Amino acid sequence: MRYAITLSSLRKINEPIDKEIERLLSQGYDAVEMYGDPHEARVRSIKETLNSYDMAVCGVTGMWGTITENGWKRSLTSTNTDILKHTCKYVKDCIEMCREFGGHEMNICLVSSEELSGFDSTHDMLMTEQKERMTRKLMPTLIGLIEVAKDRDVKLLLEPLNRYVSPYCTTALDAVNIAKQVNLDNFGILLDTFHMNIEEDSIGIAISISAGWLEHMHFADNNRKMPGFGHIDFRSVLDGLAKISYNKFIGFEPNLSQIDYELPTKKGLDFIKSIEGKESQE
Ligand SMILES: [Mn+2]
Repeated sequence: MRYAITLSSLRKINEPIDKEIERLLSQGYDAVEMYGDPHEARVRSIKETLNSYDMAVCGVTGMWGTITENGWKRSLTSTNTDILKHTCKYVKDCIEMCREFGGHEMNICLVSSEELSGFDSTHDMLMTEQKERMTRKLMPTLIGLIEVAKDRDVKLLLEPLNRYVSPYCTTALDAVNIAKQVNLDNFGILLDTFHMNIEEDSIGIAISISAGWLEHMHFADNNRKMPGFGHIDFRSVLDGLAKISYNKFIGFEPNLSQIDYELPTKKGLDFIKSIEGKESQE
């Protein structure tokens, strides 16, 4: 297993990037996920810093939804053609940036669209037919982007979110249904323990039905802190991954609010490694 961390987690920490990278390397991280804001002024200097420290980049984290200022303009399920065009350009720019940074994957999320305004996502859920209709509509756009990604040696990974962000793709089963229809080599699935904790019946089953498509994991606890700071049972998560012989990246994606973030980033990684160590002795 290789360990990465999302640089988006560190965006609000007011510390020079070289200090952060030096620290993450010393804590045992193998790679970072560059955040998907290709036009941000800092991109070039971040790339230079990563190069100078020889820190690998596994891929790009798509900044979907309201997570950043322009996030609301990014929706592959939008009925507004301007927004859809803007979103495709966004994904292509991220793919290009991913290639430039030496990464090979980017996550795609199906955030909510205008069609669902008034839909009570907290209490309601979409019918299977509604999801299927959305998938049919999405397919040509998605296939076009996957082809662009293939040219750049980048895999697009569908990441199920949770009901509060979008009801379209919230479970591993939703993602598998779409992946089966896409049926292309450079399209896969990314599962995130934070979202799984909200939506899945069983994290172990979600992992096992994704085998064959699962290309990346995001690890955060139920409160979106580092693993071990909440109550998700990461032993069973790692057990599920071991059962499908998962050997790709675990990308930690925590909310870090304090300047002394080094404690959680170290303790969380050590916690996961200690479980893995135990498992390998058994
Ligand atoms: Mn995630």
